Amino acid sequence: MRLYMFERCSLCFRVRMTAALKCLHLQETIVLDDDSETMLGLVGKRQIPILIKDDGRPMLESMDMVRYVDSHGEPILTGPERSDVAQWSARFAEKAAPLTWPRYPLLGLPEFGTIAARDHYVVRKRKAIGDLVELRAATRRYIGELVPELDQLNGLIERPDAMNGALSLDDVRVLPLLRSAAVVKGLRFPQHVRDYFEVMMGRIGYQPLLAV
Ligand SMILES: N[C@@H](CCC(=O)N[C@@H](CS)C(=O)NCC(=O)O)C(=O)O
Repeated sequence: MRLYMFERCSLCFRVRMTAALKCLHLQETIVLDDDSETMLGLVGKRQIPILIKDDGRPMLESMDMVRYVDSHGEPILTGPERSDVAQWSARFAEKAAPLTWPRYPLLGLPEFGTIAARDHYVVRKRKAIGDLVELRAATRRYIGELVPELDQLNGLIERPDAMNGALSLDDVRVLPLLRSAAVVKGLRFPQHVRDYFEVMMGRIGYQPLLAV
């Protein structure tokens, strides 16, 4: 299996964390942000993540990839799912973007390995959510909007090693979003969220990204 990915990408991290939880080796190829040709060549459109299965066929939906990876050997993401966690995840992803997207080009990530790749991202995101410097300058406001969401998550976490008491697809929804949010210096995770983030990241053997 080979995953075509961006380091910053939380949907890619869903697949990476599943492989890590299962101690499965996942071959990873980081795509430069301006390298649309690679994506078009593989699946006919610009989209990440792309998982190339062992039979050479591509998958395009991150949750399908997670289920596919988990189906190798004994499945582990078998715990219950909760609709309020899925709803929380959708809301959090949207509210975190004005904080996380403007920070990614500052982190020295491999998908920004050339100036052209980095500028490609900056131009695309400016069109999508606005000027990245202006968004960073509004950090206090956006952090203020994210705090109630983190407080809500704090009340949803049952155990630091499994969101719902046993590993489930909800862990795959939540942990990658926390990894992204952790790039925001000054954003404090409440106690249960912090414990969950540290325990889960330790378990899968990943260091957090830089915080700026
Ligand atoms: N439903 C898809 C969504 C994939 C998706 O939205 N990927 C984004 C990156 S996170 C993308 O490819 N955006 C196009 C781009 O970066 O140009 C999944 O869960 O895998």
